[in-house]
Amino acid sequence: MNEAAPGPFGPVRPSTTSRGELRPAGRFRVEGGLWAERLEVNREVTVPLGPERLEEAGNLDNFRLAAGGGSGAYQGPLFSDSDVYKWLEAVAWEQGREPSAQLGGLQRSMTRLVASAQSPDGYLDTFYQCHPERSRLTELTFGHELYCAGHLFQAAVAARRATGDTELLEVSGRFASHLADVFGPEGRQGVPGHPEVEMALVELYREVGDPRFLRLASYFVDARGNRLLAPEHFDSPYFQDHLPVRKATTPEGHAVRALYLAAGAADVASETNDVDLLDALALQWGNMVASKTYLTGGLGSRWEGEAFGDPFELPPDLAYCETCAAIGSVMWSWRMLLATGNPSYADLIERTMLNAVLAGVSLDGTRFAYVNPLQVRSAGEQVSERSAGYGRRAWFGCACCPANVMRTLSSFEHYFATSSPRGVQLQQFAPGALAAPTPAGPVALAVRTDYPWDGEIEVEVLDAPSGRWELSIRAPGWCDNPSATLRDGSELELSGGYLRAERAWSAGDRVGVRLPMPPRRTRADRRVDAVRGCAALERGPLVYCFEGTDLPPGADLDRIVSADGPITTTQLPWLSAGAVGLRVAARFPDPDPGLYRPSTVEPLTGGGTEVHLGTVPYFAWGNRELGPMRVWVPEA
Ligand code: FUB
Ligand code: ZN
Repeated sequence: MNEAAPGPFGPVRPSTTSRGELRPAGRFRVEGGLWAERLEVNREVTVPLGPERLEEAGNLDNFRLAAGGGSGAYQGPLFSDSDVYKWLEAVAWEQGREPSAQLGGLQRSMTRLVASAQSPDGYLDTFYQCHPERSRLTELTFGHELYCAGHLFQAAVAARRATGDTELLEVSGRFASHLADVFGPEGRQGVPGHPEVEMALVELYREVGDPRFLRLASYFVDARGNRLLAPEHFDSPYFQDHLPVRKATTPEGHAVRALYLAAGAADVASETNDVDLLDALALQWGNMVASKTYLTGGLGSRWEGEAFGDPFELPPDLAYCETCAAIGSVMWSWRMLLATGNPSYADLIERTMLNAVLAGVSLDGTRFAYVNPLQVRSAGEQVSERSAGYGRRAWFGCACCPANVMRTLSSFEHYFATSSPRGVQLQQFAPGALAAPTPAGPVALAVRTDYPWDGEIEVEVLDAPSGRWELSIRAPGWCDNPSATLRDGSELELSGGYLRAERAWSAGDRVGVRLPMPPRRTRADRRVDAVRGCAALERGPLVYCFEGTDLPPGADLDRIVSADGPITTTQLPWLSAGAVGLRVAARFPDPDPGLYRPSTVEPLTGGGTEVHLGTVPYFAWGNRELGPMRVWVPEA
């Protein structure tokens, strides 16, 4: 076992020999503003809810049963174990942020429970252990054993990195060894129906150094796409099993599966220095951003198969946009950022975290969204318990998203900064501090800002190694004219998507970054049929939406015909101190124009009743009175 001490390492820690332009710079301590509020609610409210909800749903009883100490029958979907592991991962990162006796006690008892259920041969999956009539590690299409194993391994790595605790890591090592004995070119040919174990095996390899785990991850990535999975309920594309990862040009099929696979493949590419694989992933990522990504960063247009749609198939109201898919996108983008240094990946992380992921949990931290459409109609379509028309919910029969949000927020501070032999790169912005062990020596930075409500950011060097090194600050893709100035008046250079300055920095040096964020209207590519002729409001990295609760009596959000004219800003104290809302004049038809009319008749966008409406950041929708919501509105 690798004896590295617990350190400032997050969910991804490339080996020193791996390919990669950047390395994680360690945890950025968020100390104020929006992110501090969201992380605090996650720590104080959401994560502590986990054990209670997992107990109620039967996930923990499944482990008691598998350990031989419980009674009753297995409960929940066959991948229920994964929710326990995601919670354990969340609590590990929280313990790394600041140890809590209460969380620590819950963590220890749940860890022991998990360990007690492991079979002597290393196998661990309570569904199959509670169903001895079912065949283990063979029902790969929907069995989810490898998916659950992956979440176990990630929780174990988190516990080791954040707190030094190795109990789950030992459990994981035994299970991964068992998997390595079973699968592979010389063993059982097969791939997981739901990817996840690939990135987890790579991370386990990085933590404990056993090359069999990296080999197994590489095998799973390379074997996929050869129709090894017997189609069940869905055809091969749903499982990304119709085309080898290296040959695919765009993510397809079930969105979470596709994104977890891509993240795992990026880990394999980085760890094995596989440039071809990395290039294929970059192509897929580029095509996803160019034609399959919602304005919020949400992914997956179709309810059917929880899947990606065709290029430009991005209906706002029928969007699925599972919270887990947004999280998968962040995981993939982070790995691509590390591998390539291209700040576009950090741009997507920012957009996705601030819009799609944050929308996945209520502001009070107690309720969760599974699907995240960009429009909810007045009738509030409710086709399933997941429907956004119900608003966020306490838990779900299939509860993959809630604990996924928990672990993502608990580890998010690790996604803020990177380092390279040249220096340090600040990728995300919040008030706080970074102490980064860079190749040049330790660098400490303080960041002061009201971002994302305001685009002024001050970066102060608190500690710097002697000699020259480069400080780089991501220039967000949404910003038209980013700039940064040193106190002596010299400007940082804008190149390759970063504002940079290479110099002999000293403690006390300060950079003033300006990211002007006037409110703006955004249009989609004309090929996005569903929102052609519409515009959305954005400011900085935030997407805004209209909510029915802000409408005057009698006005119907479904019937808005335009929202043109100047956009002004306003304060939203119910959301957060300093939170900025947008206001705009909207028009409603007067009289009703009828469903169809001759093309020679002017569209009814200019007339009608004008109403001044407030809009709120998309992530905060549905936190006041539940009702209709929409991001896109027609333009006159
Ligand atoms: O199959 C496990 C999880 O359940 C998937 O990632 C989600 O999309 C949901 O189907
Ligand atoms: Zn989910």
